[in-house]
Formats: sequence, structure tokens, C-alpha cells
Amino acid sequence: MSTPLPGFEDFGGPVGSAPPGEALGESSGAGSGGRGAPAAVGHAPGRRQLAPGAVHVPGWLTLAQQRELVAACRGWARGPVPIRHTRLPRGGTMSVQTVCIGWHWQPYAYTRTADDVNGARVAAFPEWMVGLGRRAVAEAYEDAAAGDGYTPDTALINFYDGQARLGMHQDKEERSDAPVVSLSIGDTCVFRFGNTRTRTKPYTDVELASGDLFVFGGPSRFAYHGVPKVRPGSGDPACGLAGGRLNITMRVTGLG
Ligand SMILES: O=C(O)CCC(=O)C(=O)O
Repeated sequence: MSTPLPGFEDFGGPVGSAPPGEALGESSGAGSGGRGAPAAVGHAPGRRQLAPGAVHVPGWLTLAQQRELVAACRGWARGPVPIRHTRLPRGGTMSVQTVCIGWHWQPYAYTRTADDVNGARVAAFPEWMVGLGRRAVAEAYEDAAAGDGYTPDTALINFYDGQARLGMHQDKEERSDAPVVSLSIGDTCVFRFGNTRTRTKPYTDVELASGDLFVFGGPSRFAYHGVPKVRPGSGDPACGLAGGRLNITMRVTGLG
């Protein structure tokens, strides 16, 4: 992978590293603690349910948490599997750039090694991110038990420059119907959240800004969704990104 990433350069930290998550271990209004800690339920101002099981929580991450996540993602983007434009089976590449942790996703399966990139085993899914996922689910669903029962084991980390898009698709390679937790950092995007039957209407367009949380599970887990537009220059560089948009989706693969 040799492509420079506008707005995502100046990678920090050693290859494959992730920070201990000092800010990420703190409450973001959603409780605290790591993997073993119970996910407490906090108050989420602006929380909005788009459909049953699909919840948007604006401004869920603090700026400090966003910066830590950006630093962690920069480390993962360097390796052991570098971030890349995913190649599609019928030719062509995705405009978004992706790196995975825990499990490697390529269309349309999960593997431990990135056989379509460099054959390396992907970085481990860190404990602190499990805790973050638990707090996200608890907060979005206002249900501590839902958070406690959530153990994500993979994340797709997508970087969008101003031109990148993501077509309407379902996340359906997982053998689990546990929720998907989506965190957005940097430029605002239009996130299109549809229905479970077709990639066309009806759908709802929602703006996902830096720090926003979006969780989709339950009856919405297999809804079509996509990113038709990113708004270049809309992000605050204090989030750690000079430009572009970073999105992290945590999932439970259900694979052993
Ligand atoms: O970037 C986003 O907000 C959505 C990402 C997504 O749909 C995916 O990774 O499957």
C-alpha cells in the first residue's frame, strides 16, 4: 500500500499499536470500565431512534476520545495489514479505504489473514474497544444488560476522502445478529439508512458528524445502508484528523 491518504497522513505510533485508551476508558456519558466492567447507562442528549433497533446518538465521543481513536486507527492503518482500497470480485476498487482488526473482511467473507492484501494476520481486537462497544450499545439502547451482553470481535475502519462513497449494502457476512456499532470522526457525512428488503426507498438520510454514535441491531440489523456524500472541510481538526472522515464499525462475527 503506497497511496498517501489525504488528511490521514503523519501516522503516529509503532506499527500495529493502539494506545491504552486513557480517554477511551473514561465515561463518555455511558459508563466506564473495560471488558469486564458493567456497561452503565448514561443520559444521551439528542438520542434519536430512526427505526426499531436503529439509534443515532450525536456527539457521543469527546474530542479526547476521538483523538485517541484516530491515533489507534493510524497505527492499524500502517500494519500489520496496511489500509487499502478493497478490490471487488468483479474488478474495480472501493473508493473508501479500509483496514480491519480482529478479523479481516474482504468481499464477502471474514478471514484471520488478509489474503487479498499482504497475507498477514490482522491486528488483535483490543479489550478497550470491547468496553467501548459495550458502553455504546448500553447508551444507544438505554439498556445496561444489552451492553453487558455485547462482545464485538471485529471492526472495519473506513477512511473517506472528499470523493469517497459507500453504496447501499447490508452487513451480512457475520454469523450473528448482534448490533453493529458505528463511530464517526472528522468530516460530516450523509448516512443513508434504509430497510431490510431493498437497497432503494424507503430510507432516511441522517448527517453523521464527528463524535456521533449510530447503533443498528434488532429488526434493523440487516437494513441496507450507505454513505452517498461526505462534506469536505466540515470536521474540526481538533478531533485529530486534518481532513476526511473516519468511520469505525464494530461487529460480532459469530466465528470461532
Ligand atoms: O461509514 C459509515 O458510516 C458506514 C460504514 C459501513 O456501512 C460499513 O463499513 O459497512
